[in-house]
Amino acid sequence: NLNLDDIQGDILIGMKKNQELFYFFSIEDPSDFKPKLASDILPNITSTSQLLDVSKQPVTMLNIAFSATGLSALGVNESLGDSAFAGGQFKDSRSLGDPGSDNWVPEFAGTDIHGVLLFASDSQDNINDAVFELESALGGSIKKVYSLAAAARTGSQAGHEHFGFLDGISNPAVEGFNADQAMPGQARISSGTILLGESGDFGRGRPAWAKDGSFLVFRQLKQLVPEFNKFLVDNPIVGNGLTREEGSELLGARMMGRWKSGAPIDLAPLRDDPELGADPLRNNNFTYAHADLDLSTDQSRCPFSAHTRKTRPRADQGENLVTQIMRAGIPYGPEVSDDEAAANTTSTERGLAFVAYQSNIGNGFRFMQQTWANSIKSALHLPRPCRIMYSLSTSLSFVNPGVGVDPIIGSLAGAERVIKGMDPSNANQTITLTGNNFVISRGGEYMFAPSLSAIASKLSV
Ligand code: N7H
Repeated sequence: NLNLDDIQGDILIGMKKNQELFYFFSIEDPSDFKPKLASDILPNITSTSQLLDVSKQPVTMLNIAFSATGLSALGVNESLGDSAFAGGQFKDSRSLGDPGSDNWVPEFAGTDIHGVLLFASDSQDNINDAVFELESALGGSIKKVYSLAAAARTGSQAGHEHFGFLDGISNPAVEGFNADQAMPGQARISSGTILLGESGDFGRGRPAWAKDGSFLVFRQLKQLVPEFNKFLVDNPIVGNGLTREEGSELLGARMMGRWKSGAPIDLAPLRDDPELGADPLRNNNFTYAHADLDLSTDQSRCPFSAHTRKTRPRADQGENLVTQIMRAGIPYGPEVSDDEAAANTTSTERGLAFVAYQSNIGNGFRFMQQTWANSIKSALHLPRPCRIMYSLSTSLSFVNPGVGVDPIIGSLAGAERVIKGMDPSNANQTITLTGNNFVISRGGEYMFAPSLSAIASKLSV
């Protein structure tokens, strides 16, 4: 069983508060910062066991993670056995398909960010109080480089991201933690897929102190919501007895793999089924395989390129249990204004503060983004991470079925994206997404969220 007192709370269950602040900092004076890390930050870090017990939850929760340059500023230069982490995210932006660094938040473009403090609470006022208190304690030992305030949407949109889709339905269950209570269809993964040094972590040469830490991938992903809505209105899937409006909803659902209610299109192919979407015993219980359909060619229920199918191909790969991440993102930015809706144009930035935890960035987030979402192939023909892959060359020698990139997050450095399979009755019909993607990377950083004992015994001494 895992030592839940020692694992930061955001990693396995997410802080799940309505307000969150990502406070990116640089370490200005390591010898001043280290004792304060021990005395002012460490006692306030919210562990997993604290999150699990409502009576122990603080008003404002706090977690922390460090970039490779941040660990180095602390004098910790040992390799954590993850090359993506070591290089930092900016160096990786081309490989991730980002269209150049022009769209990046300037503070992310480089390696100046040493760490992030994650504050989560019910109100922004609570967070402001906690930030003020911590800033006063830390003085000039750190400097704020950039911050992003994020907030869950409210009312009928509670739990939904800015495009309107219910999020946070499908995260894997972890052996030694909550695998016993896995919901039908939920992936059951080794603890080492998320936590370093636990069983199933393939990383080599991890220092002992890194155990029970996790790599945090942060991405500020801007969403062009009025533009996305206009695209759906302009390209309804016709036929199937649907109205134009229903055809537009269907297109959005087929791009995502789920309806806005969360109902998987694999189980509700033509019309939304909000009851199914809200039922945790059923809303994740599907594999894309059906006895009467050919898994390798049929897209009548779900396109191969749909976002959920790209990022977790289920039966297409015999359930790949290595390329799995724990998602803990939250929306940022305001609701779409009437003016933006009327003009079909974004004027104020909004999107997803994407947070994903894994023990190996190359097998987790990076594999999903680069090898799956940005590929024009279907998952059946896509490689798995090398540790469990029988033969990469065999996979690549398949005839390229050309289903297209993930229409939500797939990115080809700004190039036009051609997607097939959106029309359930005509899988060969293509849709071309030109110009901007609906999701634009504004960059981010690769971080390491250490265990509490690692902070006490290694990082603060
Ligand atoms: Fe995605 N969205 O809110 O619209 N995602 N995602 N994601 N995503 C999922 O199943 C979204 C992004 C995964 O288990 C749902 O919980 C948006 C990146 C994975 O079947 C919705 C953005 C990566 C899953 C969204 C975004 C992933 C998943 C359905 C960017 C990794 C689980 C709800 C702005 C590289 C798949 C659910 C499964 C599901 C949205 C980004 C990965 C609604 C808007 C960058 C693994």
